[in-house]
Amino acid sequence: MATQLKNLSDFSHTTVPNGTAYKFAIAVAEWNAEITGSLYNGALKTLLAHGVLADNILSIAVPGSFELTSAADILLNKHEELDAVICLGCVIQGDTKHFDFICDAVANGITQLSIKHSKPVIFGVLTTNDLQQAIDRAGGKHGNKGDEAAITALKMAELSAIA
Ligand code: DLZ
Repeated sequence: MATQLKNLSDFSHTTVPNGTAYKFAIAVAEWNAEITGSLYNGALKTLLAHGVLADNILSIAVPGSFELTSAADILLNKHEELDAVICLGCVIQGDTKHFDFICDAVANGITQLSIKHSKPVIFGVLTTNDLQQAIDRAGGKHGNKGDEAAITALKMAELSAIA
């Protein structure tokens, strides 16, 4: 039963688990669709590249990032077989307080949901000051956070399976 972690620095790039046995849902927000579309393509490509079967990936669109929490809740209630849900969105700072409300709501909502269902719900939501920062993180110079969300989902699905 006892397990020993190696030096944590050894884990910074741990092997990504093979996903053949796992089922995922991806919920993607339509707001800032040019960005969320890139996040989605990255997440999908990464899941497939790590062995997840196309038939085991359920994709849905929701109007905005605010709706990601309820969409993930609906998915987890309807599809008990899911190992994780990946939530993808992009909230860009504007002139009003909308940004703060949406970011707080989706971050807290996803956290609560994950605990409620005891399933990984992955926070793949960009929260940026401007469009350029979002472009940089959706396939630009800072990579694609959709890829990272998919990797996180794979690692957490395996953790749930073996813990
Ligand atoms: C209303 C709104 C605004 C102003 N900005 C964004 C945004 O940058 N990113 C995003 O995903 N959604 C935005 N929304 C829409 C909200 O997420 C939500 O769809 C509406 O408030 C309806 O609940």
